[in-house]
Amino acid sequence: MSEADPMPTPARGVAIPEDDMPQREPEPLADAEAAFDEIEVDSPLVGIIMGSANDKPKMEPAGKALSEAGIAYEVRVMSAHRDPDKVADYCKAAQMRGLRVIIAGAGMSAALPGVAAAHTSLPVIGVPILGKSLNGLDSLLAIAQMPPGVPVACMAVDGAKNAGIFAARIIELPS
Ligand code: RP5
Repeated sequence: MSEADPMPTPARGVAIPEDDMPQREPEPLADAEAAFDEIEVDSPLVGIIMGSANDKPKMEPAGKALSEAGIAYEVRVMSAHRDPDKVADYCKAAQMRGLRVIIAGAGMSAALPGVAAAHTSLPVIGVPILGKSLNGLDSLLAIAQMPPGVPVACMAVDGAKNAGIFAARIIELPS
């Protein structure tokens, strides 16, 4: 055995006596717990959906409010007009997947919250997003003016923060 190779490689299937095994210091418990805390174990309770990846900066305050309330959420981009099947599939499966609330943000002809509400009985919170014209009135009216029987809670234009807070209040209601 050379000095560069102090530990003989055992033949396959040969047990190494415990004294010869390289010893590893046990991880201090606090470190192990901190590492565990970083693992995502919570299933999301809120689905934040939006009509375009361009809506993400406007929808981030909803996620921040949920994080502050300690509520797990997921974020998905799907357009009621461009991906109608994806929206339908997501919303139909939402309750079964354990989601309790859907927050839906969209701009312009903002059909996403209403279409989401058409495919789920979960509460849907709509966020009208300010577009390039009409000062957001287009998306505000599209989300607020839902027909009877298909309710959507409509936040203010660019009101994603309130959507997150409102979702947290729904989830924290005593059952
Ligand atoms: C809506 O159309 C989206 O929610 C977005 O606010 C708007 C414009 O979409 P992009 O052209 O930026 O993808 O469906």
